[in-house]
Amino acid sequence: MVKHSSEGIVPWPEQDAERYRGAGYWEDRPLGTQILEAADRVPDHIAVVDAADGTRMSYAELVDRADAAAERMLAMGLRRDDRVMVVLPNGWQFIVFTLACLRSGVIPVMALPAHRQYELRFLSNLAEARAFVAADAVKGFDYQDLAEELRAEVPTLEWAVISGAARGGNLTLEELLAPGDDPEGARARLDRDRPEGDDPALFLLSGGTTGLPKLIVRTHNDYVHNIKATTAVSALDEDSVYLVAMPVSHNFPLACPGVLGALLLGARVISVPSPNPAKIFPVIAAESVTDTAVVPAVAQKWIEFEQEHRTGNLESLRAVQVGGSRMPDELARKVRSVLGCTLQQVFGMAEGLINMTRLDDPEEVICTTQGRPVSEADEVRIVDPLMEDLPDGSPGAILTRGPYTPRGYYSAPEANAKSFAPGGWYSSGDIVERRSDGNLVVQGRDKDMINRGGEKVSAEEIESLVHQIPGLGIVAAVSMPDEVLGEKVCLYAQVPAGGTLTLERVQRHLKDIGVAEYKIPEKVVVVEEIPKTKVGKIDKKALRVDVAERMSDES
Ligand code: OOB
Repeated sequence: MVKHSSEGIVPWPEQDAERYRGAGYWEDRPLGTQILEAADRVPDHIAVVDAADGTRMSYAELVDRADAAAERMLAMGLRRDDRVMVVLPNGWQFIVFTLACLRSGVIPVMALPAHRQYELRFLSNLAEARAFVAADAVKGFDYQDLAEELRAEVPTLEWAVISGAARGGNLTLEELLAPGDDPEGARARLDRDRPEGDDPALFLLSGGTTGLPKLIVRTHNDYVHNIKATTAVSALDEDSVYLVAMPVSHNFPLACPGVLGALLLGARVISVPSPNPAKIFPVIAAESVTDTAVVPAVAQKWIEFEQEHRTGNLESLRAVQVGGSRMPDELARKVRSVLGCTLQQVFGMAEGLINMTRLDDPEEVICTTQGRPVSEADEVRIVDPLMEDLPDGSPGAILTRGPYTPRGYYSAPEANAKSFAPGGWYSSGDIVERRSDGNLVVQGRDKDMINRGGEKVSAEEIESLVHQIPGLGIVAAVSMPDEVLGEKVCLYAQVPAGGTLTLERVQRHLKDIGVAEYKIPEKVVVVEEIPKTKVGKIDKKALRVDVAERMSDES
């Protein structure tokens, strides 16, 4: 037996775990095994269509490739519980590789293709990753140079596995994922040594409010429940055709119900590299896509595109899920009239809790609320600053607990002390009102985070990185309004007399240290003095008002 390392992982308390098992929320059957059972029912159905390269893969082939890859990884020297950085764009390779991990017990760390040296070095070290899996290049960025740098800096990192044209000693992902010559044997061997329900299935990245990125451990038990509860609410079934257009390593398109939900049902996944409507509307028509998930900024683009071009491409669409940031009510109302399908609002988090409007909710609920928890075992409290429960209709901080909301981040005791209240309640930092009908409305947030069209930027992280530029006084990152993305990152800087700071300088510095592009400020405001609150904290509210005024003056 492999010895399991649970260091750094915060388990659910024993009595909660017993309750979740007793009630059937935790099934103690790993996710990979359950996907294979679905594949057994429909071996000849197409499981994955990759619109980028034309791949069409049946369930039998998906399982064959994944199991062969799982065995190859183990033969290479990777072991169950070893962590692997995954920095892949959307594509069939991501899906097969993820299933191979789930089968072997090797744990994928779901980074984003947008991440760069700074994030990937930190996360590889934190996770003690042994392999790095990436494409050769995405949008002109060469991941093999990056892999080389990481290998020099991260002592645990041994292998780089590259999709496309691998150089030097790097392995080729497509070879790792090739079909095997003994599918039954591979399956039997992997079944015998399969992960247990409590084992980590994958690590997700936190949107983040602290100075450093954080990892979220999701177990087979908790993730299976997350997927099944969201699948039930979004009514996906074996005949569904699910389009993944947002970055697939994000919890929303991955598992709410997402790609993994579709695979658990024997349904079909259509993968496209980006949500550009001109490119993917024809794919929606050609593949008869029924369901998909996008952020509000993308929903808005789709609506504008359809209003302008009247493509008539969207007839097969049954429901579009929208989440990741607050959808304006006016935009929500256009989904049915322009896209011709049902809107499902989703207010979720990689840390667990997922809320959704129901497909048969009244239009008013669908267009003005972010829905309610997907699992009957989800516990939600709305509290005031003294942690007293508030009555329905009064906005407050949301706290949550449940069978798919872990009780702590990976190896991050300080962040845990801040984000988890006594009793194991996760505090997401969102300000939420619960209506008397149980639906939640996100009113704002009480966390130092900028939500750039669904991509989360920690203000603290940006501030500490900008501080590396010599000669600066106080700096403060705040959100500025943006018509398309909702928010963008703006940096305020107090610069001593005689000094200066330009946008170019800030951008160059952050690019040089390898920070993901979406986090880089798009405006710099130099001020003599940064405003403070009565208790001496930076007054970010005043800064947000100030930048909004400056922008309306400029336009
Ligand atoms: C999703 O997950 P994360 O981990 O990237 O971000 C979570 C945070 C929430 O705490 C909240 O601040 C914000 O994103 N958020 C929303 C929202 N959905 C997420 N804020 C307002 N309205 C919404 N509908 O973003 C995520 C994970 C799974 C499913 C959907 C979204």
